[in-house]
Amino acid sequence: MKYGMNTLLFEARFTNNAVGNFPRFKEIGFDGVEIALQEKGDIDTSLVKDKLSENGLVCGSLCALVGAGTDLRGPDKAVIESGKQYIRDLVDTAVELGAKVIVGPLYSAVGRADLIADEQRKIDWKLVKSGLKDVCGYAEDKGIFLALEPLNRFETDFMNIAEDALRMIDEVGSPMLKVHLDTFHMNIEEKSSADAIRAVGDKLYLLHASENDRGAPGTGQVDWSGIGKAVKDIGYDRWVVIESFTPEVEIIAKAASIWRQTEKDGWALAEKGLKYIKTLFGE
Ligand code: LER
Ligand code: MN
Repeated sequence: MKYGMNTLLFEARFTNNAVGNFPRFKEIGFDGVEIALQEKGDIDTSLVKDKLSENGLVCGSLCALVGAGTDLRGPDKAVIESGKQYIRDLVDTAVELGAKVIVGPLYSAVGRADLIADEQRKIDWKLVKSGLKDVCGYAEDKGIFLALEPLNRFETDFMNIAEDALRMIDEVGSPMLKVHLDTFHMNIEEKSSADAIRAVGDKLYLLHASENDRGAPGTGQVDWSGIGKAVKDIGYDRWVVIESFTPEVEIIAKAASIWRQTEKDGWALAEKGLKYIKTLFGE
């Protein structure tokens, strides 16, 4: 197993300055970093790659931050185009950094959650399917995987459970389109997180480890023992990435409704969480 830290714990916008955290990531015991990239121009990829290797780390994945202006659901054509361009930019950045997979809710903006008519839902599904087909063609040429992350009902009305993601990847039909699961979202939406992992099986390309209160994995109510067994059952051996947030990173705190500290600070959270998931999932 490989263990990563998502950069949103420390900064809403990852820029070159954020490489200052790399030595501590290594010291704590992470194998790599999941970079949450807002815009391609935010980083100098050769500098980031050098700093990663100087510290014995890799960038295993990029986490997409999809907003209202870059939504494959549109409604405007310009918004759909920006959404596709954002994903293509992430693919290019992944190639430059040596990352293999782009993860997150690539299908729609985080926080877009409304009661909409079934007819509109069908239209949105078709739009996203066509957008994903398009960007998957680009990802195929570059050899980068795209993994769709179902989010909880308060953050999207579009894809809440693993079954939705499986249906989308089946309909798109690209070998590069996979599934990304997050223990926090599964804990809210799935009947059983363990069964969801088993249903996804070898299409699981990344797992976010996060507690039910978005705090350190292992400190709350998530069914870690069931998840540990399911991960073993499917022979999952890719990245497990801690994704947690603290009120100190204000933009993300607002977006993810993080109103209180669950540990002393982000570093305490990262250290405690990593120790737990390493024991659970093993080497
Ligand atoms: C958001 O709740 C989340 O889980 C992230 O991975 C999406 O960027
Ligand atoms: Mn997540």
